[in-house]
Amino acid sequence: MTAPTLEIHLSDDDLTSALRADARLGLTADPKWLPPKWFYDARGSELFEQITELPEYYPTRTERALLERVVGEIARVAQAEVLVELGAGSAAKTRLLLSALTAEGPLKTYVPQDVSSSALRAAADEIAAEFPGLAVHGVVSDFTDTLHNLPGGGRRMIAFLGGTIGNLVPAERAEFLAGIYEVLEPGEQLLLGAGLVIDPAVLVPAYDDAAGVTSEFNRNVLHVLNSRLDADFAPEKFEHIAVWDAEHEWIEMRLAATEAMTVRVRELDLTVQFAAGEQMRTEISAKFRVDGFSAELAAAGFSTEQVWTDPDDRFALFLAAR
Ligand code: AVJ
Repeated sequence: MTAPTLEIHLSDDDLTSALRADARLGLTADPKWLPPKWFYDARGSELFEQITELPEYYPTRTERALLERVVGEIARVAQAEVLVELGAGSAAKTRLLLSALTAEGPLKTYVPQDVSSSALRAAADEIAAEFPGLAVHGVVSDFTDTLHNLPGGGRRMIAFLGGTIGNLVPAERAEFLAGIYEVLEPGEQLLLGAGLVIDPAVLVPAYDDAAGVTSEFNRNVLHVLNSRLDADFAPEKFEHIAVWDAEHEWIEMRLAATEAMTVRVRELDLTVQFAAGEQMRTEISAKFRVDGFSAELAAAGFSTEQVWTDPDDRFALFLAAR
């Protein structure tokens, strides 16, 4: 096997300065908010892996079963030589795609991208060991500004699985999709996994599990601020909240201050006041309708070639081409 390479476009310093900017913006806004990408330090990535095993968290297993069913078809249509996976994380579902794409023939290179270098390094090592003929080039970066660093060298398919597209608000989504379209050559493809709008009675518990893992995951962002920005948040004094916003069709995760607090963020020389009960938004996870999302793809220039959904219509895979 060839050892995987890891390209780091986000150094620790870059990460810290991006976090500083985001934290200053979000913590001084009214209402306060933080971007979800800061959940994923080593502990946050580990907590997310635990979330994917929870009985309530259906997206991961639903997408995996769907992918298992249709991956042969995807590989046949795609004929990809390079698979770029945005937000690869632990790359658990990737094995399915890689097996199918290598069975279909031309796949030579796998390019997993993630913000978490720890998750990415482990995934790249495992994949390289499992697929000895495959060149593996990990890219540590932020998926929204990765696109210009993507290697060429063959017909590409960009995969963005897991429903992470839902973390972007509509304007960011439009910009992101247009950015992908722009870097693709005619005929190259995008494979995108998206959670669908379903009954809130199923949806909300997926983001508010009985075991409290999602609560820990949500509060982990405060640990990240404490360790990276020398802040003094007391995470146990914040309560996890998940609400379905029916107007925007997204789940919103928030942290609510259980009492009035003054928090120091020393690295920013910033003092932040929380009123008792004050809520800070930490993530949106948008859910989609097949027609609505196809229209978003079309607006970015893509033609939707095929859409697959699971039997309960909870999750969809879109295959779109430039
Ligand atoms: C990794 C962004 C797909 O939105 O479902 C899981 C993150 N947040 N539980 C999602 C998450 C709360 C997850 N994504």
